[in-house]
Amino acid sequence: MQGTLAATLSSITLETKMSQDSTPMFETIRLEMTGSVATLTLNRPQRLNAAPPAMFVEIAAALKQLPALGARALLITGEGRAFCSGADLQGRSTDTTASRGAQTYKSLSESYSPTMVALSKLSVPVIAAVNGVAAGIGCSLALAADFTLAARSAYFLEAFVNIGLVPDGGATWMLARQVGKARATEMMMLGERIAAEKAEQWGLIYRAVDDADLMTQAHALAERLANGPTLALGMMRKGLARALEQTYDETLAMEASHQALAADSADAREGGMAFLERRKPAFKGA
Ligand code: T3D
Repeated sequence: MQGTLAATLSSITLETKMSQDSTPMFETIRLEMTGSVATLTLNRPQRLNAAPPAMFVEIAAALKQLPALGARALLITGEGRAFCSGADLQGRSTDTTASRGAQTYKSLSESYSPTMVALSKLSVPVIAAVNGVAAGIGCSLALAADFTLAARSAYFLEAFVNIGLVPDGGATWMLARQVGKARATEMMMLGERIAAEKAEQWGLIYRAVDDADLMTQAHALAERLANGPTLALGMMRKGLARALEQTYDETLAMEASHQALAADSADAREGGMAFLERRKPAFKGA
């Protein structure tokens, strides 16, 4: 399944316009660099950043740009009072030659899902700063981050059941793992708002913070991760995802392979030297 989605994504081509400072320009998102931190802002505030398929195509295009931009951490947030209200329910295709179901299947398999796969395979840490509602596939996007920080006023909403749909964007997979079957069932089948603080208590997110502090704390975390040993952090992402799927023995073998790669890196040499010299390591991300 993942192979198919990855193949679909690689066939998505989007001509990306560049701004004067060589940062890519998009219609539905913004991508900005601050040092080695890339900030991707969902940018349709008038619709609470509702996501048409084109937004996810743009997110995928932005992800592809990250290595060239020198990004060592990705921060995702939303413009205005929402993180993302899910798929755009107003701007749906008016194609009457295909059923609603066929169109939905096409947009999920060609736009939304391949982007979620690409995000899962990213080799730099991902932080979501959830500034308001994260609903539907917007909730999936928020929970796919390595660290999900949320403003206390924000909430998470598996909105699908309220409009007669099923969770997508990997929500079923993520929720079952992140909060267990009972709470995943509650979120999916009751479709009620889960406040940021409850989400933190459940272990659904990393931390709920005061609204005024959200972006400062998210940036500080992103910067800290961007200054970390990027190669090792990237392998931790992959390792954690695979650990949920494989046996203890397989995990030990994976760790040995990853450790061999990490041990050969300049950052590991720097880390060892810094320890001996009793100073803070200056990791370069290689
Ligand atoms: O077919 C497929 O594509 C399948 C894919 C499915 C993936 C999904 O994500 S399905 C889930 C889609 N999302 C939802 O069902 C949530 C819909 N929105 C809401 O329930 C509420 O808007 C919220 C709970 C998110 C927020 O409520 P509130 O009271 O804070 O704001 P509001 O007044 O409802 O919304 C403000 C504006 O945003 C409003 O527009 P207006 O009246 O000011 O012109 C509203 O229509 C618009 N908006 C909010 N959510 C969406 C949206 N427009 C389009 N799509 C949305 N999802």
